[in-house]
Amino acid sequence: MKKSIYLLLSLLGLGAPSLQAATINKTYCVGSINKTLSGASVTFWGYSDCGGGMGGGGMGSATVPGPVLEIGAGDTLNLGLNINMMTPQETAPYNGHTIHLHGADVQSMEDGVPETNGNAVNGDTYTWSPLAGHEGSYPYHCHVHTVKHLEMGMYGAIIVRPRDATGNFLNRLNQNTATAYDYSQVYVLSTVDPAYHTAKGDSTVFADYNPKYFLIGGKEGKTASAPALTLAAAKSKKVAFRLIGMHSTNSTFQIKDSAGNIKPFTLYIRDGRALPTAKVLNSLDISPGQRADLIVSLPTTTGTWYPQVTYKKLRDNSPYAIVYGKMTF
Ligand SMILES: [Cu+2]
Repeated sequence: MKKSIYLLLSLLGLGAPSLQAATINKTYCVGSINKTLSGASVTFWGYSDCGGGMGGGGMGSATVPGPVLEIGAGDTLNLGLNINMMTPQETAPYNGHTIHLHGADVQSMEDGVPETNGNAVNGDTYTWSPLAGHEGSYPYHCHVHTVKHLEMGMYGAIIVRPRDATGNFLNRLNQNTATAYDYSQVYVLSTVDPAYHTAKGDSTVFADYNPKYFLIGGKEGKTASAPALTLAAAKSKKVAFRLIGMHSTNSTFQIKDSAGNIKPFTLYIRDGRALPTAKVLNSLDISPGQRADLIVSLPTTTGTWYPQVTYKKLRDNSPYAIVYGKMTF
């Protein structure tokens, strides 16, 4: 249906999206991994891209966050969860896993929320065809006993990108030429309360969240000299940041130079929708589930800047910790 609308709009010359849309078939598996955070070992559950799964394209290794998935506006994504590779998991009624495409316009059958009709927890395929105009950053995450499974690391990023007329990805946030960039980085924000990792079922532990570790891209970056993520860029270029809130606290994103001076950036897309007017900002709050796609212009001289996230308590916004990224140019 959608394709025929695009075709009609294209024939009418109404700026319809590319007809070179792709069908992307992916299969994810679930696995266990251990991370050492501030010297402590914490067990996580994560997704992996396991291709055809057992007997297919290999098993893959689970990561936290899971694989970054890039798709085009107008594409069709068929994201499967392999029924044979779904451990570890909890016992009933919290058994199984799903993939919820957070913020995606899908029918409830494709939503990965087991409490709603037709969402199997024992292997399923989730289909999404993002429309033109819905470019931006989205998370996927498990929606079984979400308070536990999200905390365990069952999340990752889906980046919806614009394609050109021949089907190649454009290095822009969307079809707006003002959103062109030279580099991009995905910042998946997350927090870790280790007590949640060992608690089971309806434990009262889940009634109170006390995060101990704070991550960008699954890594601690507790100081500017030991950043979570680094980017080697070039002066005078543009860098896109894709912020995805999978944390369970408040947070604020900023970019500073080594002297602590704030560097403004331009916000173009919030939660998968272009702003009516781009906003130049010195800081941006990202709450759980929120996303932002923004661009910063690097200066004409070489240097080092530190994109950083301050994690804050939900109760009173007092800071827990700053997690640093790093850009050299
Ligand atoms: Cu799960």
